[in-house]
Amino acid sequence: MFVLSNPRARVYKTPMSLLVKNGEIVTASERYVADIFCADETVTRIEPNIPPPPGAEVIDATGNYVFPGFIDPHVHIYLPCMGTFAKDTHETASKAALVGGTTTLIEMLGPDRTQEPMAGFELWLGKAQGHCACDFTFHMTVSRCDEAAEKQLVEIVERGISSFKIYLAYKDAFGLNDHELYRTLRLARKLGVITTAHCENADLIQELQAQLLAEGKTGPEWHHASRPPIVEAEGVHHLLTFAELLDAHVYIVHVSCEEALRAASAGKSRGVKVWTETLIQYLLLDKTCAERPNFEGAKFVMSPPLRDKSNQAVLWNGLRDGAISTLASDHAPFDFETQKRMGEKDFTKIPNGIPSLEHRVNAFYTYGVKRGWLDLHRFVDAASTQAAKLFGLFPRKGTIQPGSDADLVIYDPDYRGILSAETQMMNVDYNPFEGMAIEGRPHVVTVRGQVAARDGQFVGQVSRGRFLQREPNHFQVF
Ligand code: DUC
Ligand code: ZN
Ligand code: ZN
Repeated sequence: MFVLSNPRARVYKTPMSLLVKNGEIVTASERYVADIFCADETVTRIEPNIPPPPGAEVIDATGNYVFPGFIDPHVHIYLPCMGTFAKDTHETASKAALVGGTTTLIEMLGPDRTQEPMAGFELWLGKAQGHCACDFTFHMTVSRCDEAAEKQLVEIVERGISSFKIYLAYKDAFGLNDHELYRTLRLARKLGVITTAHCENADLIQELQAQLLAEGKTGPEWHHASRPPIVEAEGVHHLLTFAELLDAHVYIVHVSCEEALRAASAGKSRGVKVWTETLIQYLLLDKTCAERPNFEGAKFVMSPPLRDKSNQAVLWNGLRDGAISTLASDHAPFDFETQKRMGEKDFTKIPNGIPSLEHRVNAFYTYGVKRGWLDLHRFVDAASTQAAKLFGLFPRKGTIQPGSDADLVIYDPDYRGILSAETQMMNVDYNPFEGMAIEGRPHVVTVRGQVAARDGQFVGQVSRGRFLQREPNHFQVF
């Protein structure tokens, strides 16, 4: 409901309170049936049989799970890339996120080497603030590290950013050289900031790309040959050498294969403070997608690339046993017809990325929980709680307990549907999971106590999302 207080502005009235009745609450560690009462944007009571107070909005969750709002710890929304821009805006991306059960986004804030870090921070914050329907924060990309950049990074941390992002790939645009890598991790250690890292050896990729193109291998089916698993594993090992030396906390984004996971686990077992993330794409798609004829494969060009199918069981097992902490989307939507086609004559010019933000949770539930790879607790942990703990949002986000933000996903396990570009909210002309069946989806999704999505429709308020300021030194990992 909204009231018009002046002709230009819609002022939305949030219900004073929300009561969710009879749902089965599932967190990373608990499972029980109870009512949840929310007031002033937070959960205030969890008990059986709470009588509805006057004026409260009541939702009957009988037969549904109630999960904490899911957190996507790795998305790209405002993304300048290879002379074009990723297609979603904060409005379209956050609507897609909410319909799919994701209530918090951690976006890669990515100035390139020519931009000042503070100008980048202001630019990305300005793009999101007032235009995002769910809560959000950023990993601050360090694409240059000298004395001037370091001073600005200190200020950015003071303004509420407690994680950095670095690229070992994409050397001329975002990638750091080893001197800068050393400085960045040294600064992160000093400030109590965790550093997320894209690990692939940039020079090896450049050599392999040049060799393939010289041999006339120009189609998208050659993309994965230019970035083989050992190139990713080398990146992981390289990063961990620096992290070990500097005693820095690091988080490896988008681990795609057994070789890279093994390098990360080797680091962990020698005491390096390292955590890993994988993506829904790597669990459900494989390199044969990028080999589809008539340039269709371009829809599946991302980096690190989709791998041999044999890696999928390794990644599922890693998620189950905790070797992999989190599941992300690395959402990066580029239209097939107008943007992916930029690389028709040269696969290195295909904008890298796959749209996956909207369907991460439902696909993870269907193919992870329903197929027996994960139990419900580990599902919630990997898709929400671990990200909250690693990135300084717990217990405000990532769980359901008195005092937590009332971000709730009332999940209907009986829903059956098919994923398709025709019905998606993401602003892109294809769906990488086209035709895939899902079992279960959010019935109702709330953002700090306000209903934002219902049965596949966005019903919230576009400007509701809040910038989540985070404190450093909050590595709550259990
Ligand atoms: N990889 C992608 O596929 N897209 C965005 C950035 C990245 O590292
Ligand atoms: Zn990346
Ligand atoms: Zn990414």
